[in-house]
Amino acid sequence: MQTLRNTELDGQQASWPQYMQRAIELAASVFSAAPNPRVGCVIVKENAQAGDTVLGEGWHKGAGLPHAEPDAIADAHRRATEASGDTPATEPRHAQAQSLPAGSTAFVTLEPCCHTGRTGPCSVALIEAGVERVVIASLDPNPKVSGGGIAALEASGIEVFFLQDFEDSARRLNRGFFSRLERQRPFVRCKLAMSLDGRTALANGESKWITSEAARSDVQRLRAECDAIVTGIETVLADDPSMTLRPAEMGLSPQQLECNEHRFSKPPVRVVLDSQARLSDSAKIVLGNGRCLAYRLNGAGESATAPSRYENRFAPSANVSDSRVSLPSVLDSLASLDECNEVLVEAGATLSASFIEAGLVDELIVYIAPKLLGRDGRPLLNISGLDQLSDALNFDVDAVERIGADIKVTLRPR
Ligand code: AOF
Ligand code: ZN
Repeated sequence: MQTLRNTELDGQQASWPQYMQRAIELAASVFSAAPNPRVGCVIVKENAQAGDTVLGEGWHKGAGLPHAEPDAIADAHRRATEASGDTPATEPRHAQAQSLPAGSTAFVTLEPCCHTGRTGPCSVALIEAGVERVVIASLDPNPKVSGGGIAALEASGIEVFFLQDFEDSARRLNRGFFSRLERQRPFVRCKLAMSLDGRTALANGESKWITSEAARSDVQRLRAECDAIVTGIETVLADDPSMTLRPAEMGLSPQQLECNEHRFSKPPVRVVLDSQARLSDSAKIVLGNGRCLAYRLNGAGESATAPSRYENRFAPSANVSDSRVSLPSVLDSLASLDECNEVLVEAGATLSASFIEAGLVDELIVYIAPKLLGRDGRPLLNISGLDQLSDALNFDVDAVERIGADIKVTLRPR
């Protein structure tokens, strides 16, 4: 495999960044393909004289559905059939593996796989379709692949190139997938909303709604990107949130809705950290569509035999003097048992602070509403024990956006 920087691309290769960029955009057209990575593929017939032709485009929409490469090969076949005026094939897109014109190049955001999982190996699909060159932007960390896809392609005489300048964007597309496979834990995002003076509610707890409808619709998109929404029992008892995914509130185009059908059919699992087994069967979080999980402290409520509408999980405590479940062990089990790539923490000031203080948050998202709630309002986070400025928790700002009337700040712990 040859590794190339953009500045090293010459002649025919000069247009490669444009195709890889397109493959990344295609991959990003789904909110999540979990537990699988989001992958895009563009197949091009390069021709210096006559100009390039994009033969086909594809992307992965979710586990069990075609991977990006067979999806693009099928698209190429469909376009070729349409252009030739023949009757279009009636088989579903993914069932076809047809030959491509000689000299075709496939741009794929992730190393093509070489294993048979829910679908067949993409390296074989590319070899059989007759591509001459494969250009990738990231390696597959899955131990079943991890270099094997590249080796299989090269063994059949296909040239493989790695576009190094796209690696960051290709990995960012799948930061949860990489996190689960490389660190054995999900990528954790923590979402908070506050007033200009850092309050989340009035002293009496009234908080509906601090942020605008646009910000709440944006939160729905955050939910669509995650595989588990984690909250605490205190929030459930106080607010009775549903924590559901509501596509209708996301302001999506008909194409985006269609493209994410698979995602929406399998909503994120709702997780309640409920150390002392206080969750009731009638809580809205339990009743919504899809799975609800409650984590209890080992032993808590274990004697209760009544079947419940949610699944019970037991976890150890953080330490002997703590009566709350250990957050790393919850994250471990969400990665290993549920194959969660991304977790969204939507919790109150105490649980959110615990995740942050434990160094378990990879990204913090704070919506700031332009209103003042006064000094008696509730604080954003219950963080204590900061006696000196040097004890402050520091973040880097990744992005600042206006969302309706509010401001959204995306931060990374330093
Ligand atoms: C690719 N192209 O579009 C994707 C790949 O069990 P399966 O068949 O769904 O395979 C899942 C694994 O395949 C996943 O963990 C990752 O290693 C790879 N994903 N590979 O060539 C794709 N989504
Ligand atoms: Zn594959």
